[in-house]
Amino acid sequence: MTKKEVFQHEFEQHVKAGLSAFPKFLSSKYIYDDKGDKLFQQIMGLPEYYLTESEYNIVDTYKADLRKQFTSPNGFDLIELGAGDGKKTKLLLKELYDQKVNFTYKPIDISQNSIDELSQDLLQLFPEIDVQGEQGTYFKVLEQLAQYNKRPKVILVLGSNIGNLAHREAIDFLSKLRDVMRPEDFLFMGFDQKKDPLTIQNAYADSQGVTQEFNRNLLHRINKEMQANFPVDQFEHWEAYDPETGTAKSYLLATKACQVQVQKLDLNVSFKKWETIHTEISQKYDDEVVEWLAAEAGLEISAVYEDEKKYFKNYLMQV
Ligand code: AVJ
Repeated sequence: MTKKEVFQHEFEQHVKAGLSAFPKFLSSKYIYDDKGDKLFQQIMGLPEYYLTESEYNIVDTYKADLRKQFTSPNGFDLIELGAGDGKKTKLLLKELYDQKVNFTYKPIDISQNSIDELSQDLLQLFPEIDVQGEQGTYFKVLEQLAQYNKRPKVILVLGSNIGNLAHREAIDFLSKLRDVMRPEDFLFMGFDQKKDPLTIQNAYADSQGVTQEFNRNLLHRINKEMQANFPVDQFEHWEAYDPETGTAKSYLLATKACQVQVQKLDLNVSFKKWETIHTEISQKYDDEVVEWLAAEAGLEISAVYEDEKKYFKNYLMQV
């Protein structure tokens, strides 16, 4: 089976499990097809979605400091998980490029489209940087990371992408990263911070409804790829941020009762009026929680960087 076929098979199994469960769920990792990627890029440009600007501010402010920490006599390998359009990483790449630092860049993303576009972009901007993009999910790609042991490596996970994982899964993810790290390696990771609950709520329930379209893309994909007939417009986006746990939860809410056939899976699903499909969590953090996650995974926090608005933090971790 090709990578694509494996992914498609997993998506189908997931849809079968998620729509047969009570309460129903679907994973946000399946939002990202070409249309989903574009919608997420649109989200990153929304006035309410402060995360991108905050982390951009951090990388911009501390790029020289980061360059100094990462630079090593034999060069290093910079590996980014969930690179997307690389907007924030380009700041760091420019710094490394301008200062003639010896390194390679390996962007990894679940979307082949993102990888292709980013690689093209970087070839234009920084023709001399050795870029080796790769399509893949985090967990599959982790196995390969162990091979990067000829010289120090820096693993980047930006955007608070870890926030899509529940704490146990986050610890598992961090532990797997730890397992492929050696003492000279770095992990540089973004964690969106707890803040005014309304700021967070609004970031995930924007006034233009882009987040709703992003969330609905799951249903569009199932319709298209599994010959289903979700009445997509009858499902509304619902966002609930809980300041006690720091978890923002996204749902699709059936505004009318309906029956949905998923032909490819030979599956019939009925929805009651106001029934939910839980689709995503976007976890918010504070230092105590990040310290706990790191400690559970056997990682040490060696530096913490914060943006001007104190909305977001990047943690530099080592084994
Ligand atoms: C890509 C996981 C960081 O949770 O903030 C944005 C995805 N979902 N708006 C996030 C997302 C709704 C985003 N991450």
